[in-house]
Amino acid sequence: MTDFKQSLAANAQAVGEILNELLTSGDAPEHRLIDAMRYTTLSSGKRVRPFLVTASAALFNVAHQSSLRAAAAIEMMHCYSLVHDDLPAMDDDVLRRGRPTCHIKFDEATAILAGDALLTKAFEVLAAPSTHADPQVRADLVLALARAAGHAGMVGGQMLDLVAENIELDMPEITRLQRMKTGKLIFVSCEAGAILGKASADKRQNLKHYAYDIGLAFQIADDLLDVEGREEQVGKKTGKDAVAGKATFVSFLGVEQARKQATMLTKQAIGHLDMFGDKAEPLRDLAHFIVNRSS
Ligand code: GRG
Repeated sequence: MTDFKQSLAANAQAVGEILNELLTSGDAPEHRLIDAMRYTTLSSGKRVRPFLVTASAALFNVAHQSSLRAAAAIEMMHCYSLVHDDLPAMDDDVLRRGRPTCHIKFDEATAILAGDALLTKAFEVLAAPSTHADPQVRADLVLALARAAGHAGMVGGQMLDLVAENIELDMPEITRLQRMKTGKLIFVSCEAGAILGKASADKRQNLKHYAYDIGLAFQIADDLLDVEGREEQVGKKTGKDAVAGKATFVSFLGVEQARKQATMLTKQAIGHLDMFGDKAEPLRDLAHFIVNRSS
């Protein structure tokens, strides 16, 4: 795990460097927007999704520059979702990644605009020729991210989450919600690697199953941290799901059963990687990291 944590940190640094290059602040009057985008993206997130992009792309020997740019684009999309999720109209949070949220540091209007600009910048990065020489690959990346992030994915999942505050969800419905809200972006992180590498259909299929299993395991771990984690360690407010009366894997299954479910999903996810041999070791390590993390 020490080696894994080192490669996670090295990848996070490489993605941070690309983000830094892509989001240069100047002295134009609107620089406050770029400042807010930089504040949001250049903070100390775990960079799980970027790691999934580069580790999946490495299965297919994709050039590092291509996978890092796709990783940076997906991290921008993720950061936009965090900024908007923290707004008063949504979760109304003041702490994220151990720092004041974007609207607290800047203001609400700037946070909305920074989220919007990160969302669009993600597509600009994917569509740029420097991400991949083949325009079909670039178009496929854009299509995959749009599908994962939009109404049938992350944003739709967020809507379901809001609606679910007033209705009782059963286990299949909670699973569907989480697959959309969190799972789709995790899925597209792996899928981006496969698209860049022009992977065969069976390899894509196996990566997809891996991604959906770790996506659910990731969400269960998130629910467990909300119940058991300490705010200083997690870097965001905890205990919120219970206060909001949200149906989560933990509220439905209980702590012990939820933990067992996450372990089972991790094993199942790793099983989908057999065909990739040793090259998939970083993805196996990541699956373990996701369920054992403390932030
Ligand atoms: C589009 C407004 C909007 C929301 C989309 C993803 C999402 C819905 C909201 C984010 C809030 C949230 C706490 C979701 C649950 C799981 C999750 C995505 C946690 C944060 O991801 P990590 O743990 O965070 O990878 P870091 O900070 O490490 O990148």
